[in-house]
Amino acid sequence: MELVRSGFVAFVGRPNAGKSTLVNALVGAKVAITSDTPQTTRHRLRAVIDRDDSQMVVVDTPGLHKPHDALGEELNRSALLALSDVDAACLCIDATKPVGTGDAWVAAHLARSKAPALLVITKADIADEQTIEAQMEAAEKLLPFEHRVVVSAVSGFNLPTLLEVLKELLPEGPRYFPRDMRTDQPLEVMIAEFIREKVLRATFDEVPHAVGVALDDLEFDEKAGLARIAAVIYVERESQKGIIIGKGGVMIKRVGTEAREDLERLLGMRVFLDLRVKVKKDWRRDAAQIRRFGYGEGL
Ligand SMILES: Nc1nc2c(ncn2[C@@H]2O[C@H](COP(=O)(O)OP(=O)(O)O)[C@@H](O)[C@H]2O)c(=O)[nH]1
Ligand SMILES: [Mg+2]
Repeated sequence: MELVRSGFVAFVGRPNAGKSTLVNALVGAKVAITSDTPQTTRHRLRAVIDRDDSQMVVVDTPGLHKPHDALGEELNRSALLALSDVDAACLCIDATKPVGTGDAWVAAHLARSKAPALLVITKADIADEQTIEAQMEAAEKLLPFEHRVVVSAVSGFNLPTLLEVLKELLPEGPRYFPRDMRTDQPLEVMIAEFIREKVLRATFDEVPHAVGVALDDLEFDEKAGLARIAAVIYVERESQKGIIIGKGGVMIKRVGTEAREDLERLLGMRVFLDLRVKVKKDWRRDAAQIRRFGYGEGL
């Protein structure tokens, strides 16, 4: 069997640090959804960066944070599981947000992992040099790091360097995934997540956290080059349902249009998207329902 540099790298950090955006940029394709809302990521997602001499599996995780509900607990559990068996772990720290207790909380968990830790300062495109220096200094106090890299997922700054540093940490081994595979997320999950991203980006306050998306139907009409998708957006209260539908249905229409454009890119065909909004009271406190949506470790 051909041996290459191969292994697993986890990206951890507090919510909103830029982990998912960085994973997408490193992979060179949209595999993870991103938004300004903390706790956007609800899945531990693996994506594959395949080269002739290496195969790196990057693991995006939900942000680690002090949990407030069953969903938060499940997300933390999922992020911590990701650390249990990786060849390297990147602690992502936002260059623009002072290092604080949130980062210390994540670092404390990382310290218990056997994997070598890397400090990755994110969002360099929107921070000046002095701020970045100060961030690095503060971060160094959290944990002994093997390497430090300052990156920007948006401008692409230092992404090749980060990949190079990580590759050096991987042992020799087989390719764990087929060479053309980009992610281990099932297509149904990706579709539901792409829809949820658009809802997150369109809503504020408590609404984004109360949203869960489930696929009802997925049919491919190969002859017509068309995918028919029916999905349900679940919220916890009637008032949230009203917000997502919007006055005269403008909000749900906007979400539908934006999601359709993304899904057409993902699937490489036209998409007919049918979205409905339903109330499922307090689903975030219901561990069984959280699993049914597939969040955290899923079913
Ligand atoms: N300017 C800038 N913004 C970024 C960068 N990386 C992420 N962001 C933004 O930061 C927010 C959180 O990003 P996301 O990847 O969802 O964070 P996560 O919660 O750690 O996965 C989003 O609004 C991103 O667009 C970056 O390199 N530069
Ligand atoms: Mg994320």
